[in-house]
Amino acid sequence: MAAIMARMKIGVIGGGFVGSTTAQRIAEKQLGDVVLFDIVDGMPQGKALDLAQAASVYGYDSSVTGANDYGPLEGAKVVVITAGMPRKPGMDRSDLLKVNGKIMQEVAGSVQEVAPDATLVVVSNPLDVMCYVAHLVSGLPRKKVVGMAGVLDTARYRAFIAEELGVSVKDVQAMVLGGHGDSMVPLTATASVSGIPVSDLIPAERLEELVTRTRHGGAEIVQLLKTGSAYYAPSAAATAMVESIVLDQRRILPCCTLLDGEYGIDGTWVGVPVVLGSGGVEEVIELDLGAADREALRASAQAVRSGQDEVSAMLGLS
Ligand code: TXD
Repeated sequence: MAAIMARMKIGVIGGGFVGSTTAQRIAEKQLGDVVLFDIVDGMPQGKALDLAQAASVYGYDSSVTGANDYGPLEGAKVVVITAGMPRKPGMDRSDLLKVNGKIMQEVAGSVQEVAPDATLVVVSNPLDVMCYVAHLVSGLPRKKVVGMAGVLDTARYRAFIAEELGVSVKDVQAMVLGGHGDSMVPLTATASVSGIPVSDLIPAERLEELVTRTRHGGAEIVQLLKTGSAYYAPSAAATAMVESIVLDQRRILPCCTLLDGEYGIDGTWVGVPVVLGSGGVEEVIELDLGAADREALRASAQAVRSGQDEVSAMLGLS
C-alpha cells in the first residue's frame, strides 16, 4: 500500500459553538487534519469522534481528534483560537477583558511551545485586544497573528445589501474596517454590486440603516438566541481565513492586524484589508479613505488602544 502523505495539521482551541463548527467546516473542506482542544474533560474528544464518524456519510478524509493537553497540537501550521468565557451577569467590560486576557495569555503561550511555526487566527473577544495579547505573549512576528472580525462584519453587511436589493450575495462587494464592535467602519463609498456602486442602487438614508444594522449584527442575534451568540457565520468567516492561508490563496480580506503607521495609526490592532497567504498577513493594504471614514477608523483604533493599555496593566504585559 502506498504511504499516506500527512495532511497539514490545523489546531482549533476552544471546542464551544464557534470552535466546533470551525473544526467541522475545516474537515468538510479537507483543509487539513484538525486537532480540537478544550479544557473541559472529554468534550473535545466527544465532538471529534462525532465529526470523525460524520466523515463516512459526508465523505471527507481529514481526521479530527480531540485533546485536553497541548501535545497533539505539535507542529500545527495554523491554530484558530476561540477559547474564552462569555460575559456573565454582573461582569463589566473590564472584568471580561481580564478573564479572557488571562485565557489568551495561557493559550498563546502553550501553543507557541508546541507549534512555534503556527499562524494564529484569533477569534476570542474582545477581538482586537485579544490579538494584542496573543502577539505579545507568543513573540511572533506581526504577520503571523491575525484576527477574525472584519470578514464576519463584512459578511453581515453584504447579506443585508443583497437582501435589500433581492440579488445574489455573491455579486455584492463591500468592506467593514475598524475594531470589532460599535465603532466598526462599514465603507459605503466602495460598496458595489457587480461593479455598480451601491450608492446608485440604494438611497443614502436606507444604506445608513443597513450600516447601523451591520454595526449591531452580533447583538441582534444574541437578543434572538437569548443564550449564547452567533457561530455559523463566525465559523464560516474563520474557515475562509484558514483556507486563504493553507491554500496560499492570497485573498484580500478585512482582518485585524497590527498597524505600524498605516492609516496614521501606530501600535494598535485594527481591522483593515490585508493579503492573506501562507505566510499569514503578507501585506497591509492602505486604502485612500475619505475624511469621515479615516476619522472613524482613528476613533475606532483609539478605543482599541485604551483596551490594550488596560489589559497590559492588568496582566503585566509589555
Ligand atoms: O467576530 C468575532 N471575532 C466573534 C468572536 C464572533 C463570534 C464569537 N466571538 C467570540 O468567540 C466569543 O465572544 C467568545 O469569546 C469566542 C468563542 O465563542 P463561542 O460561542 O464558541 O463560546 P463558547 O461556546 O462559550 O466556547 C468557548 C470555549 C468553551 O468550550 C470553553 O470551555 C473554552 O472556550 N475555554 C478554553 N479552551 C481552552 N483553554 C482555555 N483556557 C479555555 N477557557 C475556556
